[in-house]
Amino acid sequence: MRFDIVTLFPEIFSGYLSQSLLAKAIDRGLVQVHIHDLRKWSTDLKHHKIDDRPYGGGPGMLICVEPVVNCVEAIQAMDPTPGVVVLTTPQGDRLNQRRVEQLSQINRMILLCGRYEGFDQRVIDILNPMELSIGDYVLNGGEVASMVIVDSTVRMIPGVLGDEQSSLDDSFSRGNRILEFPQYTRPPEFRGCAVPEILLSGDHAKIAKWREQQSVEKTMLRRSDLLRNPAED
Ligand code: 6GU
Repeated sequence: MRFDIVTLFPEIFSGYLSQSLLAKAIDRGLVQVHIHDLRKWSTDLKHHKIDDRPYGGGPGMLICVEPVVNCVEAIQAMDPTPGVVVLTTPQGDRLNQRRVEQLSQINRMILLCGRYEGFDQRVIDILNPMELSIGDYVLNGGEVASMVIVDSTVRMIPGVLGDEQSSLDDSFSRGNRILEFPQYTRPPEFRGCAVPEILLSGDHAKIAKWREQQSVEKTMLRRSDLLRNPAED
């Protein structure tokens, strides 16, 4: 899967891209990530400005339509598949695991990271992007949201996780709307806190039953909405 990320702060991504699971997926050729500096598409040759004041007044600055559209069209021309354009905004559809699974099926995503008060509306009118939010709170910019989208999407691509089973077991995976049971590793006791005896018993049927019970209990206590509204998302 190929990701193209359009941002005013390309450096934000360098640490994330060079670490851990994502770096391995890139190394193995399963994922490609290209970062594009929107400022390079400024029409203002002197100061490389890409934002301006809103018509009609109001606070803040808007990202101008021209650099964004030019940049996205140039990116689309780099590959035979035009890809799905995603714009990160608190006004978008809220991301959830179902949407993540859908996104992992496409082979190219172009992510636009918002900043300031947002984009000129014509960016949306012309590019018709999928607008996504990662939750009901406001971030300083779409870069962190883009990383969330990339991170959650790549782990659904076959071969990216070492152990295929581990994404199937995740709390929100494939309709599995139940929270995970608690897990323990050595030592068997620390500061008087012991590992539940059943886990040391070797009785696999009993262990499976205990885990199921723990999951249900935890879900009822913390996220009863998951049990009540199976069709909601
Ligand atoms: Cl995608 N962008 C910004 N700026 N804030 C957000 C968000 C996105 N999702 C939640 N808050």
